[in-house]
Amino acid sequence: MSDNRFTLYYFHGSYYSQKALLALFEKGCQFNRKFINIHTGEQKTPEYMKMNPLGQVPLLKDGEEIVVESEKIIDYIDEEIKSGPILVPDLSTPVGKEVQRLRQFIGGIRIEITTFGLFFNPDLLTSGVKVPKSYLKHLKGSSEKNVNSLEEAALKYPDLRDSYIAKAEIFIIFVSKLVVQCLEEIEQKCDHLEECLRKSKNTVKGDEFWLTGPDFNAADILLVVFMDRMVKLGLEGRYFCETKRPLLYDYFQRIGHRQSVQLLRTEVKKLVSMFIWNRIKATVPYVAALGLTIGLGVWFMKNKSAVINLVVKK
Ligand SMILES: N[C@@H](CCC(=O)N[C@@H](CS)C(=O)NCC(=O)O)C(=O)O
Repeated sequence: MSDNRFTLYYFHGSYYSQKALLALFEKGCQFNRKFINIHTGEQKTPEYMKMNPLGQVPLLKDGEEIVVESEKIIDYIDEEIKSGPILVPDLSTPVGKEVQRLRQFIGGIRIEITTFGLFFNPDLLTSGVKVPKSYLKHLKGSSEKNVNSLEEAALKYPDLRDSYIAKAEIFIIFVSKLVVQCLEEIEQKCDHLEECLRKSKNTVKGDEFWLTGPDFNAADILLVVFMDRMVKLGLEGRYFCETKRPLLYDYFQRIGHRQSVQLLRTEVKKLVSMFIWNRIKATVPYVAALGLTIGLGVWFMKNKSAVINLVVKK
């Protein structure tokens, strides 16, 4: 690990990690990366839970300072790194107030229920879930394992008991009714965001306008990560296409040219290769065992008479 000032503990597929990553990329800041595989439970090790008792990513380390919660990480990065755009404009200004309002507004989207609700109820999707079936199966299985391992950990580490129990409780059954409600809420949120973009467009000369005006800021970070998630779930047709909310659609096309967003998307893609790699690793012992069995079989067939003679002689 190089001696950069900041270390980000994150998981590529994590919505909240993506916000922190995008903020760091916007600032053009070099940072150490510590990948925490939340699918294999690395966020629940006592070492990690000591840094963040909620056992969640992202986590930013700056020397002895530990910052958790993606929004606080964005604030911290903006405060500490003076390069790049101002992500959190002064709260005493109208734009500062608007950014704060929009961060809360977009932050209020119930993304976990929407994401996992759709994973578990794919029939609710309008344009088909883009998550591989094998991954869905894996998710269901790992949820059960997660609850069991969290309960075991709660018994084993009494000082962290409450934190472990609280984590187990989030594996609720995502009932369709609640998911439908969340999907409806997102329609309303998108209407409002389209309206914000209209206002922003009207106040900015030229085509480069973001959510609150000419400057890209923390509100845009949330919007980008949210829109990327909707695309991952196959919901872009429902929420932003050329004919429905054209300004959000146009925003999504333009945002892809931004370097920070390209870096983020490259990072997120690593999740797919990681998943494939893990599957390969998991199958290696079976392939090796099969290879060995076939090899032995072939050898036996070739040396059958010699082996039989040897056994008979004995
Ligand atoms: N409010 C937190 C939420 C963080 C969060 O929910 N992280 C998820 C990944 S997106 C996580 O670490 N899940 C693993 C777990 O809870 O065991 C933030 O904004 O950072």
